[in-house]
Amino acid sequence: MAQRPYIVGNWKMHGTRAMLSEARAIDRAAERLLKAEVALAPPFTLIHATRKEASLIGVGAQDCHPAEGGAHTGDISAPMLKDAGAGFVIVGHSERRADHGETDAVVKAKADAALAASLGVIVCVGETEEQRDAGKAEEVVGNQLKGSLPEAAGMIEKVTVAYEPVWAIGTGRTPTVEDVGAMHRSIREQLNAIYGDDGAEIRILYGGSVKPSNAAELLAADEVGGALVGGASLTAEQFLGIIVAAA
Ligand code: G2H
Repeated sequence: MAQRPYIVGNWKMHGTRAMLSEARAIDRAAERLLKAEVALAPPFTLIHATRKEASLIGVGAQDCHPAEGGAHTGDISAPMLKDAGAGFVIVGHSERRADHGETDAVVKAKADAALAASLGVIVCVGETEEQRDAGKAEEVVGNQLKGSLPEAAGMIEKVTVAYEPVWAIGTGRTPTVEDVGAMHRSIREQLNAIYGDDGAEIRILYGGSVKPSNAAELLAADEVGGALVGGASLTAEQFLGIIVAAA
């Protein structure tokens, strides 16, 4: 890994104000934060408070609506996230693709909206267990990339890809280091095909059951530029353990 690893915590639907102490503790580990670029994506309700509590780490959101505003009850737009203090947004997480029926086209529209609002964007892709068992993992992920990535002329540095095999999410199971490396090499080839030379600038994160004990080996795999961490980002102790292992 040439650049500092990018370690992003995705709190999913966890966290009330009581959990801000974890964000504060992560932010205060400033010395360790020098070795990695660290960010948290708390639920919408905690974005503003997390931004106020934590000055060193990045703060982002877990989703946005493709439109700037309008009659979309319960939704949040990218400009609203920016106004709340977010610097980036995760789009296309498999839980949103599954729970909300988000297609590649919807994910792309969200990613375009994020860039239009000057937010960074982390676009998630990943195959199911059935797709992997059928030998179709690289094809599925390749199609997701083609369909979900934003138009990014002049903004490529704001784009990150996260590879999260669906069967590894929250299960404690992870692919082998060889499988992670093979998929990340394939993603890099796709990025180069889609964006030309600019594709080389995009960081590719691995996500799915990353924890302190497996972070070092997963992050050492080919083309892995960091990690998107769910369950193990909920406590400062575990998340800092991953940051130390990654750096
Ligand atoms: C994958 C990951 C975070 P976990 O969803 O995006 O979650 O680390 O809990 O598998």
